[in-house]
Amino acid sequence: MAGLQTTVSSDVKKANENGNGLILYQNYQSYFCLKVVFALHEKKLKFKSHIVDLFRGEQFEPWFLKLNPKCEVPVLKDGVKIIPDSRRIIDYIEDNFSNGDVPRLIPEKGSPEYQNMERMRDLLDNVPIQLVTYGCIFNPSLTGKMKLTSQEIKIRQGVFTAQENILTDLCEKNREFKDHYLVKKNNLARLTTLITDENEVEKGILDVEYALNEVEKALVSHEGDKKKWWLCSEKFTIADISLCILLTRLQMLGLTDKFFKDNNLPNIQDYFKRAQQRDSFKKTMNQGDGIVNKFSSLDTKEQVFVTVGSVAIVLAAAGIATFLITRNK
Ligand SMILES: N[C@@H](CCC(=O)N[C@@H](CS)C(=O)NCC(=O)O)C(=O)O
Repeated sequence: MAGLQTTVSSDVKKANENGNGLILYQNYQSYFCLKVVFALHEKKLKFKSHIVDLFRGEQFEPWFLKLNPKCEVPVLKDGVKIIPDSRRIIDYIEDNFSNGDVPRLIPEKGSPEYQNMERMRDLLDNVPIQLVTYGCIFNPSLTGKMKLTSQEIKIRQGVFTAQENILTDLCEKNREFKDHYLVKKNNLARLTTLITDENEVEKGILDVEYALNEVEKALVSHEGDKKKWWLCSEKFTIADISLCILLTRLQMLGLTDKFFKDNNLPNIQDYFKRAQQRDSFKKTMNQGDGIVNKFSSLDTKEQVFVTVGSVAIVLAAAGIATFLITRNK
C-alpha cells in the first residue's frame, strides 16, 4: 500500500481524502500496473492494492471478470466507479485528482510540451512489450543477460501452458463466461505463435529500438535552460512514466545491455539514472516491502512462504548459536 508523506500540503491532503476509496486491482510484476502505481505515487495519492494472482489465473475468476471482462489488471475502483486499462486509469486520476498543489502529469493542453508529451506517450505505449518480454524469455539468444534466475525464466516459460489449462477447465466450470475464456485462449494461441518465432521477436525489438532512438533525439535537443528537463517538459509527465517503466523492463530482459552497448544512447542512460532517484520511482519498485524485487517470479503466497521460511531459518540459526554459546560458558 502507498505510504503518505507526513508533510503533504492541504490540497494534497484533500485529494487524499477524496482518494481514500481508491482500490487498485493489480499485480506487482505487471508492466501496466507499474505505470499506474508510479502515477499514483507521483501524485502522492493514497490507495489500497488488491493483488490479483495472475500466475494462478485469478484474473479469470467470475468476480474479477465482472470488474474487467478482458481479464486484465490493472483495474481502479473509485467508490462505485470501475476503471480498467492503465491509460484510462492514469487519465482518470489526472482529471479527477489535480487540484491545487497535487502534481500534474499532463502539461497545459495546446502547449508545445503537451503535443510532445502526447507523441512520446503514444510512441512508448505502442511498443509491443508483451511480444518483446516473452519473446526474449523464449529466445534468450536475442538479448543480453536477463535479471531473472534460470528458475524464474522456467516459471515464465510455463505460464502460457498453465493458463491454457486453467482456461480449458474454466470453460467447463463457468459456462456462462465461456465466450470470454475462448477469446483469451485464442489470444494466448496467437501470442504463443508470435513469441516462438524469432523473426517476429526481432521485429518487436527493432520497434523498441526505433522508439528509444526517437527518445534520444528528443533528449539531445534539450539545450541551454532545458538541460534539466525531463522527456517533454521541465516537469515529470505521463510520457516519463511510460519511459521509465519501459527502461525498467528492458533492463530486466537484458536488452539495455544491447541498446546501451559502447555508450550508445548516452542521454537516455543519464536520464534513467536521474529518474531512478525519484521517490515515486523507488516506492513503485519497492512495493510489497521489496518482496517484488527479491522473488520476482513467484506468486504472492509463495513469496510470503519464502520470506517466512527465511525468517524461520535465521531465527533457528540464532537460537542454536545462543544455545551453544550459553552451554560453552
Ligand atoms: N491495455 C491494458 C493491458 C493490460 C494487460 O495486458 N495486463 C496484463 C498484465 S501486464 C494482464 O492482466 N494479463 C493477464 C491476462 O491477460 O490473462 C492496460 O494498459 O492496462
